[in-house]
Amino acid sequence: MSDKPIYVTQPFLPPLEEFTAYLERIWENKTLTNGGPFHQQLEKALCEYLGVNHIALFNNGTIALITALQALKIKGEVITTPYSFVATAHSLLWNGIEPVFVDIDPNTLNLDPSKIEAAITSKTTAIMPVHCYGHPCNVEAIQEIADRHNLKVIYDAAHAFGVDCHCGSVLNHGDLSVLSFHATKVFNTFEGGAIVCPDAKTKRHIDQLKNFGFVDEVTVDVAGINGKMSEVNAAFGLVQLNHIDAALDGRKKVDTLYRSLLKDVVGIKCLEDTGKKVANYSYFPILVEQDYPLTRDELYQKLKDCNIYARRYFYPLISQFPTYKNLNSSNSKNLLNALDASEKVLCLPIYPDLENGEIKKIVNVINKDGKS
Ligand code: T4K
Repeated sequence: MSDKPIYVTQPFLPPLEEFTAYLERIWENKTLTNGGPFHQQLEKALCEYLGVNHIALFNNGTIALITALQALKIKGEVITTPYSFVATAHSLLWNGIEPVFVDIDPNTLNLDPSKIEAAITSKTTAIMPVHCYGHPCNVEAIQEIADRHNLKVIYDAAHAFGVDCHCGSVLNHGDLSVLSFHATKVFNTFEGGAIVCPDAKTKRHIDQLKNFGFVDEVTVDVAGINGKMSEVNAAFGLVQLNHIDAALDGRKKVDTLYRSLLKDVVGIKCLEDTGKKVANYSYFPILVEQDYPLTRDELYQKLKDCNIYARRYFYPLISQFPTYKNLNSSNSKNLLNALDASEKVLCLPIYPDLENGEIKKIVNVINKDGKS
């Protein structure tokens, strides 16, 4: 095993020749973007693979989140989690919406449904939960609250590619679900994203919104954005999709080995593997508890000193960033579980090509007592 750096993730790259074959076709037909043949092909292939009815591809997950909120005309206040990547809340600010942070469940690290209702006001229009690390939210409880208060539900499903809960794809829940296909994700198109839509009419509207608001060649009826995915990205997605099952299988093996090697390490807790029928092993979060000899940050540094780049996703909480910290809902007293997770969680490297020897090296560093 070489001593090369081990990053939290490495993009999954199919054989280059397979991609060049697609590039040659782009060179031949000269359609580079604006809903070309590969774009259409990828939308169809993803619907089949993911078990959803309609998908609108995007140039990244953040623009897809912003557009999903626009499509549903969400305004006022939206209830969301502080324990996520900052793009979740940014998408609300970009729409002039106030994020209202609600605490998470300490076991799943997802929005805690039992705390949502207390945060609903006359201005609340929607809930934006995140399937954190690909672990499904309690979709039934969230829908029940949304129905009772006439709220929309937009899932930030950036981590949830290919995840099934007990009733099929988790992406079929809520009004819309948004995926990210960023290089660091389970399925990537270099940069990219998508909105999963329930019906053709919604998809048509979203397709217009991502293309500047054009309804036809001469009609623009809304200030849309440029959210289109290029043909190169779509082609890469098609190549990736041919290898996705092997990639997920590779991740599963990493997950299994970590769990068996870490099970007796005092003070290290793995997040429970529950709530999903089909997982995607997109992250491997551990909780560094008080009975571990080092703090989470000391362990993070110790790994770094050994060329192992684990990440503190998600620290700081979104509610602690200067842009958000003055909101009433950012008061840490109401976000104790989120705060606790942000101080304890370390995401260990996980990707299909991570070798067993590298996993053992990582666990050895974690297992060696005390400071290095
Ligand atoms: N909602 C949620 C819940 C999200 O997690 C995200 C994105 C979004 C929304 C927004 O979706 P996008 O607009 O991004 O589609 C990364 C990603 O940039 C971001 O996409 C992701 N979440 C977030 C959780 O992580 P960083 O700052 O950690 O990335 P970076 O560049 O430090 O990469 C991590 C490691 O991955 C590197 O140390 C090495 C490796 N890497 C990375 C890239 C980009 C590679 O080997 N090759 C690469 O090309 O944010």
